[in-house]
Amino acid sequence: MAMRRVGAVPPAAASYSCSHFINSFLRSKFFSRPYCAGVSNAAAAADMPTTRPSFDASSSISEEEVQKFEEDGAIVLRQLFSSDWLERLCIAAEDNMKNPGPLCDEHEKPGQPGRFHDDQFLWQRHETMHKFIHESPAAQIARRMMRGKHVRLFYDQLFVKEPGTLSVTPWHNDHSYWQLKGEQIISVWLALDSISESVCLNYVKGSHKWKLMHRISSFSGDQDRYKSSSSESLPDVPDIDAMHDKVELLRWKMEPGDCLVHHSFSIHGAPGISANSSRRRAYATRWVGDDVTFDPRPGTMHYVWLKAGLDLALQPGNPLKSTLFPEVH
Ligand SMILES: O=C(O)CCC(=O)C(=O)O
Repeated sequence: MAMRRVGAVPPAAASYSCSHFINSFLRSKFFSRPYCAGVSNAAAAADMPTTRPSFDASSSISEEEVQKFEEDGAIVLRQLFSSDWLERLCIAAEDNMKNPGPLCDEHEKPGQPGRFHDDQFLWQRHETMHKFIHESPAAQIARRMMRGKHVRLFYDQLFVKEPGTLSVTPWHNDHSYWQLKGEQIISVWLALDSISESVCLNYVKGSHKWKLMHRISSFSGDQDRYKSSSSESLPDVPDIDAMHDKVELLRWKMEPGDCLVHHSFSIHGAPGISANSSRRRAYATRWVGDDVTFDPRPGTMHYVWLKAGLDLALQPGNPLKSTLFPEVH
C-alpha cells in the first residue's frame, strides 16, 4: 500500500469553506510547519536574494521555441535557472523527504527497492519554494509559453526517484487529473540532477491536440483513489508502449537547471531507475492563465484535496482567484 499521509488531517476541517480559512488552515493544521520546515532549509532561505534577479522571458525564449511547444505540446528549455536556485531547491527537497507534507505519496510499496517520493504544495511550507514561485523565472516562462497576460500558480510538486526505483510514472495527461477547464495550463518541470535519456520523462509528440480525457489512477496504481461512477465511462490511456509505430516520443537528456515545459493535455510517462543510475529529482510548478476556470468533475484530484480538508471555496466556472493560487507578476 502506498503511504498516504492525508489521514493526518483532522476530518472536521473538511466542512469549512472560506478562502481566509483555507490559508490559515494551510499554515496551521494542514501544513503544520509553515515555511522553513527545518534548520537546513531555514539556513538556505536566510541568505537568499530578496530582489528578483533580472530575467526577460521574451529574449530568453525565442518565438520559434514557443511555436515548437505549441506544435509538440512539450519542449526542453536549457539553463534558465541560476545555480543558486538549484542549490536551495536541493536543500529544501532533502528536507521535504525527511518531513513530508500531508499530500505526500510514497509510490514504492514497502519492501520494494528505491523510493519514489511525490509531494505537493511545498511552497506553502518551505520558504525556498515560496520564493521560487514568486521570484524565479518559472512564472515568466509559463506566461511566455502560454502567450498569457497573467499567470497563477496552480500548485507545485516534488518528484524524487532514487536509484533502484521500480515504479514507472504511468502514461497519463495532467488535464484528466485536474479540476480545471481551459487551454492555458502549463507545467515547468525543473531538473535538479543530471538525467539520462533512458530515465527521463517521455512525451507523446502532439498528444496535447488529442485533448484526451482519460480515467485516472494514482501513480502507485491505486485504482480506487479517484474512482467515481461518472468517470468510469472515461476511456483508459491508450497503451502507448504498444503504439511505437504510430506515435513519436520526445525525450531529452537533461542537466540540472534545464526544464521541461508541457501542456496539461500532453501524454507523458517515465520508466523506473536502475540501481546503478543516479537519483532523479525534479521540482514541477503548474501554472494557469486567464482562460482557466474551476471544473470540479467527479474523479479528479479535487476530491482527494477535499478529503484532506482543502476546500477551494470556488464555484464551478469561477476563475482560480484565490490566495491559494497566487497570481505572480
Ligand atoms: O516526474 C515524474 O515522474 C512525473 C512528472 C509528471 O507526471 C508531471 O510533472 O506532470
